[in-house]
Amino acid sequence: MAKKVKNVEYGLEKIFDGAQDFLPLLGTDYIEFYVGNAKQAAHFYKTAFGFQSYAYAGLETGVRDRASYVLKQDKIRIVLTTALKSDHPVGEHVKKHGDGVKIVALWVEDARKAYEETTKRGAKSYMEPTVEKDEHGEVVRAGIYTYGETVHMFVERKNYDGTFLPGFVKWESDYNPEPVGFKFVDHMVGNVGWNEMNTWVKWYEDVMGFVNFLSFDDKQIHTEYSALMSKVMSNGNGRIKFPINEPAEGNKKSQIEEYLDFYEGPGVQHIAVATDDILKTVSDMRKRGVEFLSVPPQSYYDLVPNRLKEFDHELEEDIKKLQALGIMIDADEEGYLLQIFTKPVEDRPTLFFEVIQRMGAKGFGAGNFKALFESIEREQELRGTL
Ligand code: TYF
Ligand code: FE
Repeated sequence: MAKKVKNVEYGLEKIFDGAQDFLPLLGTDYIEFYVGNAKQAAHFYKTAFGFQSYAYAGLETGVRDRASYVLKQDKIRIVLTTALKSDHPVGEHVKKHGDGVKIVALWVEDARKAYEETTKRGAKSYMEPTVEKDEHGEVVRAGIYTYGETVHMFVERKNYDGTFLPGFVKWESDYNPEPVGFKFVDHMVGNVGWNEMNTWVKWYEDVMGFVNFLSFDDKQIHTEYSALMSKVMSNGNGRIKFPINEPAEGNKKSQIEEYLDFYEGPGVQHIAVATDDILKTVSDMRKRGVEFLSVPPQSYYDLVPNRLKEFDHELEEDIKKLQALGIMIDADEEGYLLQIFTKPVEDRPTLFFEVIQRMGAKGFGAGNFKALFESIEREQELRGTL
């Protein structure tokens, strides 16, 4: 009898062997994007991705130099920030990188301690511990730089019960498209420069106390044309997972190199969001106009039953429905996973999203890499960047 596997919230029990975790992380707090037009971006993430209006700061709330829209879907909070003046740091960031992720904020018990522990281990400071207060209490935030111009912000909100952060007002809107079923951030991937992956692996080990629990080299990750290398870093409780990619030499241009060219440096490549009903999530997103990478060929789907049988798992979903939506299936000893990737969500071929449903599997879809990269290369071909 084939094994039935459950949808699991992917947390590693414990990956430290009794060692003290000097940087306990409770989860992802928010993801802040710097964009050219936050008002329109917010509309897109509501309409197409099913995020809900949550909070706002801008001219109407006394902020003179930028506007920020906060959106929420279950445990995920995203912030879309734009500059109101050309010489603003947010505007400079957008001029160089286009729209992209600036801040990956991490929820902590003690932001001052997180800052102290990481800076003493060599992190470059972005923002010293700062207390923000309003009638709902106080939030302490502190930030450090990671790869490129990307920042990790530590957010301590145990003494706060307001909406998002002091300085923000609740954003009530008459336009409220239904959520598509995003639950939480499963992982966020960074692209770094040639031969820089191991430097950043070591940085996450030394500065953040993360461990490298999965690696893929260019022997595993390559197609006829291009290659890349990837190492997955995880914090102690497994709630935060950051794969790091670097380009590798191939016959043609690596997708990672294409990203680095257009983002003009290292940065966040994709955000993977978890759902527990990927068929519904993806069919909703498609109806709302989200573009996904091309559906893998029939030959890919022909091999899926073997892959599941190899590990003795029973697919709960109808494979025909998965195929119709272009969802890919990978399996390992512990279970299987379902995943799909959007096209880049800006004109520059940079940031994209992944939707993932874990049915026991804790990997990243290594069995799908070939089909996935061939889909990406079809896009690169159209862009003239292969
Ligand atoms: O996060 C991952 O590792 C998977 C696979 O450029 C992946 O989602 C790896 C590299 C890449 C795109 C997807
Ligand atoms: Fe991923």
